[in-house]
Amino acid sequence: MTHPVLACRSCGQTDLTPVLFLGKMPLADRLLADSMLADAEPALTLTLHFCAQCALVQIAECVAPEQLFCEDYPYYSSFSDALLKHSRDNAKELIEQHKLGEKSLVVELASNDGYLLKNFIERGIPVLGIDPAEGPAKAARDAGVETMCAFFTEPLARELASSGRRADVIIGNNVLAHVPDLNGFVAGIGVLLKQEGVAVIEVPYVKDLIDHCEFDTIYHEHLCYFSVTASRHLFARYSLSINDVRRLSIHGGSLRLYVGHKEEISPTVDALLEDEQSSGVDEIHYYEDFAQRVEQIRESLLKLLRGLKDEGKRIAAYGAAAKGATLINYVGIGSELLDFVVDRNTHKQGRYMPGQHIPILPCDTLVSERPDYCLLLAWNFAEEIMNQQAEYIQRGGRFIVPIPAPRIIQEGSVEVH
Ligand code: DWN
Repeated sequence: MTHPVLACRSCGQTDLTPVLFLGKMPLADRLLADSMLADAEPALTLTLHFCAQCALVQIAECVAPEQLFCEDYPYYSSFSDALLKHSRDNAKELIEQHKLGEKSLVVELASNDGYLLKNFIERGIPVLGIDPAEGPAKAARDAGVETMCAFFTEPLARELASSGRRADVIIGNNVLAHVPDLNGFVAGIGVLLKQEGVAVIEVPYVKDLIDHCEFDTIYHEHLCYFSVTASRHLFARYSLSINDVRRLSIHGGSLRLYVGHKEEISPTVDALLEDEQSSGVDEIHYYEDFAQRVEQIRESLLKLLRGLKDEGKRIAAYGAAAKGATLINYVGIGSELLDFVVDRNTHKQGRYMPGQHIPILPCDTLVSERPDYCLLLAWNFAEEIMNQQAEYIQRGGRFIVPIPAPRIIQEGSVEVH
């Protein structure tokens, strides 16, 4: 099921330094059905490392992707309005900037339920989705998005290219972080991308992870956590150039990399590289106090929740997110503290959170059951969720946001870090 990775997933060097030990953790997206509750649940070590050679931050463990992205994989992108708008804006910009039309081809790697590619189809632009998770892939096909249920690899790229299907645009959002064969994946992008094409890759930004202590975004699906510095080493290995980069707020802070065969580097890339160098993102000292700050969050969140329970308060949680599984299992938040978790994703409702086996219920349970407090496990969508749950708040419910520091959100204020 898992084996420790002793060499950097990008450069292959063995000069890896441990940065954070999260202990034994369940698989974050392995939501349990009733029939699974009595069975032994896999719990694997989870440790974050830094590569001194290429600055890539990564976990040491590698769980078989077939085990993670199986038919039960519960993550569907279309349950977030903010993400759908983010994707719509991205597609619109690419269509206009690259003058895409009926003779173009847009390929999305990890296309999930077709949430993004449908924006191109609406404009008559040919697309191809590639996603290994059967559930989301079927949902995409049902929505009219041509989708291959497969892992993207260099051999698959060669097969597509040799059949004449090279891409004007390749999109890969939140997939590069999940790929065990990082080099093969990037090599495949080089094979599939037309000479004048652009690959648009979104990855979690390691600087946001460290600066805002977003330790809950570490789980076995997320193998790597990228900086521009580390990404440039990776893409340059396949003669691909990071020509532009944008910092995004989505998912707690991401990078959007614009990659091409030709080197046409915009000043934004150099500016972020300089910022990373001055922050020390490419040196171990930048990471040295991370574990201690994570421990402080663990202690203050437990103290806050236990204090509320001692006052006789009832507490629930919102968002059966993968990050939520890391948070409740690392901090030790079980059914003695949380009555239930709510989630909009109907594929998650009726199941139980990994490790703590807390039931996942529909969102309207917040109003019907009216817990005094609600721990926001999907804090990266705080604004969208708190606006959506206005009735719960008006009736006196209060959200607790755990990251970057646990705090109770008073009515009317929505803080994001
Ligand atoms: O890389 C990944 C990131 C991008 O998404 C995947 N490997 C897994 C997933 O991580 P996550 O589960 O932590 O992501 P989310 O999208 O932050 O999870 C949000 C959860 O909250 C989802 O289960 C959907 C739910 N939700 C909801 O119930 N109501 C979300 C919104 C916006 C809502 O209004």
